[in-house]
Amino acid sequence: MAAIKAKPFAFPAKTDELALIVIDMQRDFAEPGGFGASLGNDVSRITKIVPDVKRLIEGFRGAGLPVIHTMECHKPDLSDLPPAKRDRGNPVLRIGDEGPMGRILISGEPGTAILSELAPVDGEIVIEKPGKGAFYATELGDVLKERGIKQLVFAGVTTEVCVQTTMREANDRGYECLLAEEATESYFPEFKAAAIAMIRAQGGIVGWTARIDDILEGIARV
Ligand code: TIU
Repeated sequence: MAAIKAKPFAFPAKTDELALIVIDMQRDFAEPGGFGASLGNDVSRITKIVPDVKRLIEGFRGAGLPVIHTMECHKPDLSDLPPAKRDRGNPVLRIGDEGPMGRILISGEPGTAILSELAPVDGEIVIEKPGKGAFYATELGDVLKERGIKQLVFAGVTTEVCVQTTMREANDRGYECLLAEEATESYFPEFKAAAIAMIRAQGGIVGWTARIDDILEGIARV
């Protein structure tokens, strides 16, 4: 075991139980013309964290630890898209509509792909998920059990939506969860700050948070 410097206290990292999960670093959330922009968001906030996410991914790869990627997306026939999700609000383009990067948030479309700088390499697990949480209607729970993974370091977007939802799902399933502070972002800086604060409040009610340097230093010792 190697303790990673974290808040609200050190994270007890275990050699053979730890993986990185990178949530939804997709073009649809980071580039103009995608899903995030269709909702009226400034997507440039997301691209700014790409070098930090890359540094974290490369640290895990270098330490021989698993890297898991998720993608929020739906089947081309929309059979896994609840009308309540598609019809919400007044976006410029809805999920499934044709946009400048192909159909919005549809599996296999160019805009749904993970950003090329952060693309999975051979052997890494990629989970396609129809919800905000990565455990809902996916194979993620089975994949983690098969590999004996019980601790998850989180990166990705957006902090208070898909990252926090997945952390909460994982926490309820008994996983120890650590959020990498500079490797996550929101369209709303105040929501990122609030999510980080609420995750680690009350003695780590949802989990831990830590700086990337401290995570990388810790995993070099696990
Ligand atoms: N809109 C927003 O903040 N996020 C999402 O819709 N999905 C994810 O967070 N991946």
